[in-house]
Amino acid sequence: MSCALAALSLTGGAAAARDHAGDHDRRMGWFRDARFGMFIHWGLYAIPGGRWDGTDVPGAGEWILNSAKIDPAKYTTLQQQFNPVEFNADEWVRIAKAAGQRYIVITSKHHDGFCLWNSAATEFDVAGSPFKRDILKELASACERGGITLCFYHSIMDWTHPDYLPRRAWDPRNPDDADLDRYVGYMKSQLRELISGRYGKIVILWFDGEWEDSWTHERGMDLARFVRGIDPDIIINNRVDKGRSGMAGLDGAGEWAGDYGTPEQEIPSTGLAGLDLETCMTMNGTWGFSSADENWKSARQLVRDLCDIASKGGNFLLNVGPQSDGRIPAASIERLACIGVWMETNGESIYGTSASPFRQLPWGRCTQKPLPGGATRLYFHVFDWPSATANGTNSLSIPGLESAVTSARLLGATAFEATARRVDGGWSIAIPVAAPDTIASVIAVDIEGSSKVTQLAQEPQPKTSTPTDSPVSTPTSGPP
Ligand code: H79
Repeated sequence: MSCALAALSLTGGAAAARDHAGDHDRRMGWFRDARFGMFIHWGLYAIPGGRWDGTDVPGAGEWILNSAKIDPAKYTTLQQQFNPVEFNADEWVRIAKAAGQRYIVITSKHHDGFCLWNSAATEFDVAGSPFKRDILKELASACERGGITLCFYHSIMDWTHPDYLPRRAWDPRNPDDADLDRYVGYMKSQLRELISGRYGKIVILWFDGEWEDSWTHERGMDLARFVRGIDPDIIINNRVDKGRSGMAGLDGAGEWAGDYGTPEQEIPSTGLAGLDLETCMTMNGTWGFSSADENWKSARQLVRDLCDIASKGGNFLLNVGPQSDGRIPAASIERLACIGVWMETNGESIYGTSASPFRQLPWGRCTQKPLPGGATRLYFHVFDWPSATANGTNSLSIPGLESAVTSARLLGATAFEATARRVDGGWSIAIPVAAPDTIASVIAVDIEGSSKVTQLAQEPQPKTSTPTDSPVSTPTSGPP
C-alpha cells in the first residue's frame, strides 16, 4: 500500500450557522469529540458511474441526471438494475472504524429522489428494486454492532418526485400538477420513518439541495421545528435553511436554523468562535461513484487536511462513493487504511480537541485539549520537519508560546525523550534528526494553565501543500 500519492490542498472561507434552540451545546458535545466521519454517497447513479449513452460525462457522479440532462422517467428505470450483491454493511463499518472514523453519514435520499430504505411513502426505493433489502436497516445494525454513530443525508431538492418544484428545464412532465406543499408533507413523512427509532438513534440529519428559490427560510425553520419535534436531541446541519453563502456555506450573522456550518470541498482559513463546522470532501472529484475519475488525493494530503480542519476546530467528513456492486472503491479503502495507521498513533491529537491558539505556525498545525487541574495539552502537527544541525541535533521552534511548558513527548516514539527550553520569543523542543512520520509527526506539549500565545489567535494560515505535493485543481461536483 502506498501512502504517498498525489496531493491537494484546500483553503477557503468559513462556514457556520447559529442555532441555539434547545440545548445546542449538549447535543454538540458528541460532534466536537468525534472530529472524523465517513460520508457515503450511494444510489442509482452508481450504476452509470459517470457514463451515459457510452460517453463519460465530465464531473458527473451523483449529479448525472442533471449533467446529462436525462429525462427523469428514463433515469428512474435504473431502479430495475439496482442489485448490489456485494453490499456488506459490516465491511463498510469495519473500513470506517479502521480509518478512525467515528460516524457515518449516508444518503438516505440524494437529489435523484431514490430512497435507500423501505419507505412506505414511495415505490421509488430499494424495496422496489431487484435487491429489495433495506440498506439503511442493515447499516444501522452494523453500526450498532461496531459502535459507529449513524447519520442521514437527506436531499430537499428532488428531481423525480412529481410534487417537487422547480423541475429541470428538460423535464417533459407538466408542472401544473405539482404541489410543493404536498412534497413537503412527503418529505416529512419520510423523515419520520428515518428518525423515529427504526434505524436506531440518528445523531445528525444532514440536509442539502436547499438553495433553489422554492425553498424558503420559513420552510427551513418549519422543517427544523418538525424534526426537533420528533427528536429534540438531533443535530441538524445548516442546509435545512437558507443560511449559507456558496460552497463556503456560511452566514454566521443571521438567525438561521441548523447547528453547524458545512463548508464543501473547502477548509476555512480560520475557525470561528462559537460556530461549529464540518468540512465535507471527496477523495477524488465526485461524491457518487465515477469510473473515469482517477484524480485521487494522497493519504498524506487527507491526513494533513484532517489536521488542518481540527486546527480550525472543525470536523472532517470524508466521502466514499460505493460502486453499483456495493463495494467501496479499492482506491478509497487504501487511503482510509493509511489514515487509520496514522490515527492509531496520533488520534489523540484529533479527537476531542479544539482550535489552535496560534495564528500561524511555519511548519504545520496545532490543536489543544484541557487537562485535569487547569493545565493544557498542545498537539503540534509537524508537516515540514526541521533539518538537523551539522552536529547531529535537531529542534522545533514554537514561536509565540508564552505559557510554561511542563513536558514534551513525541507521539509514537517512546524511545526519544523530547526536552523543551525557553528561548527568545517562544520555546524550542529537542526532536530527533529524522521525522518519525513522513505524513505528520505529532508532538504533545503540556503547559501550565490555558494557552498563552503572543500572536493573535486564528488568522489566515498558509496552504497545507508542500513542495513534493503535485498540484491538482480543486474538485467540484454538481452542475457544470
Ligand atoms: O451531495 C454532494 C453534492 O452532490 C451536493 N453536495 C455534496 C455534499 C451538491 N449539490 N450541489 N452541488 C453539490 C453543487 C452546487 C452548486 C451550486 Fe450553489 C448550486 C452553485 C449554485 C447553486 C452552492 C449553492 C453554491 C451556491 C449555492
